[in-house]
Amino acid sequence: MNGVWDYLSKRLEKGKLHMTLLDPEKTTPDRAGEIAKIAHEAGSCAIMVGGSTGGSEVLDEMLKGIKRRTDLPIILFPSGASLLSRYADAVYFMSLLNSQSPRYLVGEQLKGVLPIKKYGIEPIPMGYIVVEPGGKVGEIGEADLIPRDDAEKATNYALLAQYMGMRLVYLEAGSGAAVHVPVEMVKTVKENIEIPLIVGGGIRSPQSAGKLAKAGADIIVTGTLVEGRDVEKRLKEVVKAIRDP
Ligand code: 1GP
Repeated sequence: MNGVWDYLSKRLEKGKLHMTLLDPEKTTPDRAGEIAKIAHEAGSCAIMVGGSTGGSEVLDEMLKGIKRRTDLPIILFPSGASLLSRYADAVYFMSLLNSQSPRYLVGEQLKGVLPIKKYGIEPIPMGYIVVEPGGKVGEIGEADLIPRDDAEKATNYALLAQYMGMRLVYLEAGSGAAVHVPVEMVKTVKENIEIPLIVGGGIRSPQSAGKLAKAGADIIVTGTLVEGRDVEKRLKEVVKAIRDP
């Protein structure tokens, strides 16, 4: 798909969105295709693909598997420049703003610019902020984690993203986190920014998704949810809770 950002902006004007995250290390290409089809039918607006590890061949096969089953846009959510693929429609061109390492602020991004240009993937600038507990991405990304009770710090980072011209802000608690980003933090951040807010990590129930959407999340991301059972039923419930919080 061309014009992924335009597509997202138009859908955001109409309401809150859900995205499904798939990890190439945990899902075969066929299963990824199946889940993507289910996600499309359940009302997800895009398939995000990303993980902390993995190589480009595994990634290519997975994206082909997804494209065979759905025409939802595929947005890469890469932990580094090695996770780019010509089969993606867009890539979150993201900086882990609270990382203590230049590698995750601009280093991997710099390595990624040429492949992105060469493959013709649409970059969508996004400020990525990792909140406690943070999980693997917090560790690998050397994040100075935002304390769960420090909504002000999260807001400052979110404003930094906005003022730097990023199109989106993503508050991340870490994949599989025992607790999602606090509702109060989402509310405070949303009250202070004008760009759309993505929230992900540890969201497993429609209740949590609904609360976070109501607090101000514009886009809710779930990944671990689709690795379990009853994917169709659970995704439908989550999407419904987000649309009608
Ligand atoms: C991780 O925010 C995403 O980067 C999704 O997290 O796997 O916990 O849904 P979960």
